Amino acid sequence: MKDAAHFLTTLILLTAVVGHAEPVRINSLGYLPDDIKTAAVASEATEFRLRKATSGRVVMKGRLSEPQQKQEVGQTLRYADFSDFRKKGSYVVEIPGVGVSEAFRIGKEVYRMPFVTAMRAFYLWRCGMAVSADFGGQHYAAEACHLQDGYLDYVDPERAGEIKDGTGGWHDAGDFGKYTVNAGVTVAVLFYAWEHFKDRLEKLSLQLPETAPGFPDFLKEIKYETDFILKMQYPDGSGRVSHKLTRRNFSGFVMPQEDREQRFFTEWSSAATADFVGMMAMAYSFFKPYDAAYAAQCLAAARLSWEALEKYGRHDFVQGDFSTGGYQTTDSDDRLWAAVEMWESTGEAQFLADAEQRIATRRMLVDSDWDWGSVGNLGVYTYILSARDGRNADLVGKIKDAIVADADRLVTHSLSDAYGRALDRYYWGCNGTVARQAVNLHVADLLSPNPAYRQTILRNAAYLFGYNYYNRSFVTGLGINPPKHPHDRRSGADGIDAPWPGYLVGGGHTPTDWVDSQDDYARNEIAINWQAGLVYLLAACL
Ligand code: 9MR
Ligand code: 9MR
Ligand code: ZN
Repeated sequence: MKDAAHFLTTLILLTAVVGHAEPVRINSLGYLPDDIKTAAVASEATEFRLRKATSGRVVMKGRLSEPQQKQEVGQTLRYADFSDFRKKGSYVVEIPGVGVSEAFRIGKEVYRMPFVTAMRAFYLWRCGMAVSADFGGQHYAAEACHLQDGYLDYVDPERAGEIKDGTGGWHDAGDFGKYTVNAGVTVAVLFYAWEHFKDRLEKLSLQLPETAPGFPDFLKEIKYETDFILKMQYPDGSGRVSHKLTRRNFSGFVMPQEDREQRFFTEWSSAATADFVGMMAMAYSFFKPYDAAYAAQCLAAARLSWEALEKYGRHDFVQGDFSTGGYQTTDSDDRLWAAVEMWESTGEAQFLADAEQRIATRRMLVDSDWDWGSVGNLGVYTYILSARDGRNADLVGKIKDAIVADADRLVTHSLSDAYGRALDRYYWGCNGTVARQAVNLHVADLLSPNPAYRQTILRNAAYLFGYNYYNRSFVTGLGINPPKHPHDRRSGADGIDAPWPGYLVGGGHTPTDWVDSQDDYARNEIAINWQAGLVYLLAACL
C-alpha cells in the first residue's frame, strides 16, 4: 500500500513537472509473454524502467536505444526494449524525467476481448433485424431496418415499383448501403480467419442470436451475410448479380430504422458477379459440415453466376442515378479469385485451367497492398494452400517464392517504420490494409515458418491500437484514447456520447493527418472490408 501511494505521488509529480512532455508510447492492448515488447519516446533520455502498475515496484531497468530519425513522422525516437520480461501482470514503462506510459498487460489473453468485440461489431452492423449490445456501461441498440429492401426498377424496368426480398446482411460502413464487391473481400477474409485459426475461434462465444442453428458462432455471423448475398442474384435466372442495394443518395445521420427512402437493387456488374461466385463457392465448402442443403444451394448459385460470367463478358458498373458508394473496379482479379474458389470447392479441371492461366498472367503474383479493388490475392492464397492434386508445380514454386518475398519486404519495412507499421503507403482506408496484411504474413508463415512474420503481425496490431504517431487507438472502445467521433450514422444519431464499439476507422492519408472527426469520412469512417482485416489480425494474435 505504501508503495502504491508513493508511486501515485511520483506519477502526479512527474505529470506536473513534465506537463505536456512527450508521451511514452506503448502497445495499449498489452503484450503476449513471448512478444517483442517496446516503448517509444521522443526525448533525450537514456534510461527506462518497467514498473508494476499497481505497486509501482520497479521490475526491470534498461537503456533506451540510440536516437533514430523517423522522417515520415518528423520525430527522433528512442526505444525501450523489454522483450525479455515475460511475467504476466499489469505494468507501466517510465522514462525518468519524461513521463510514464499508459498501463498495459502482459498475458496470454490480451487479444481475446478485443477479438470478440471486433467480431461482434459485424453482428451490430446487421440490417433487417434489431440488434443491441452492452459495452463500457452503455446500452447500444438499433431497431430492425430497411425491411422494404429492395425495389427492382433498375434490374427490370417492367417491374418498377415492385419489391423483391433483399433484406438482411450487414450495412457497408458508416452508411447503410449494401455493396456486393465490398462484401466479397470481407466475407473471404473472414472465411480465411476461420480456415487459418479455427482451433482458436471455435472455442470463443460471440453471444449471437440463433440465426444459424448448429453453426459455430463465427460462421453464424458470416452466414447472416451470405443469406443476403444470395438475394443479390437477378430474379431472371441469368446469374447476373446486382452491384449494390442502396438509396440513390446517402441519408443524413439518422438511426437505420429512420432511413426510409426507397432502396434499389442496381444493375449488375461482372466484378460483383465474380465476387458472388467467390463468396458462394467458399460458403459451400465452409458451411457443408453444418448444413449440407444450404451449402448445395450456395454451390448451385455459384455455378449459375459462373455461367453468367462466361456468357456476358465484362460489364462495368455505371452509377447513373446513384451517388452512393461506387466500388467500381475491373473484373480480371475477381474472375481469378472466382475460378480458384470454384476449383477448390469442386475439384473440376476446367476451373483449375482457367485459374492457372489467370494467375500465370497476373502482373504481380502477390499484391502487398490490396483491398476490395484488387482481390487476386484471394485466389492466389486459396490456390497455394489447397490440398487438392493437379496443380502446376512450376507455378506453385513461383507463387511460394513471391509470397515469401512479399512477407520479407513487409518485415523489413515494419522494422524501419517509426511505429512498426508494415504498410508504406497512406490513403483512404489504409488502416484496413495494415490489418489485412496479416493475411500476407500468416500465409507466408504457413509456407515458410519464420518468427519475424508473426512479430510483424503483432507490431501492426500494436500500431492500430495506439502505438503510433497519435498515441491513440484507431478502434472504437478499445486501446488507448480510442476514436470518439467515427463517421458512423448510428454513433452520431443514438444520443450516446461513446461510439458503437469495436470498429476500425480508415486512418490518415499521410503519416500525420488523421483527425478524429465525424465529418471526415475519408479518414474516420468505419467499413466491413477494413473490419474483416482487423478480425483476421486479432485472430492471428490470439
Ligand atoms: O456518409 C457518406 C460516407 O459513408 C461515404 O463514404 C462518403 C463517400 O462516398 O460520402 C458520405 O456522404 C457524404 C456525401 O458524399 C456528401 N455529402 C455529405 C455526406 C456525409 O454526411
Ligand atoms: O473504401 C473505399 C475507398 O477505397 C474509396 O477510395 C472510397 C471512395 O470511393 O470509398 C470507400 O468506400 C466507401 C464506400 O464508397 C461507401 N461506404 C463507405 C465506404 C468507406 O468509406
Ligand atoms: Zn438496414
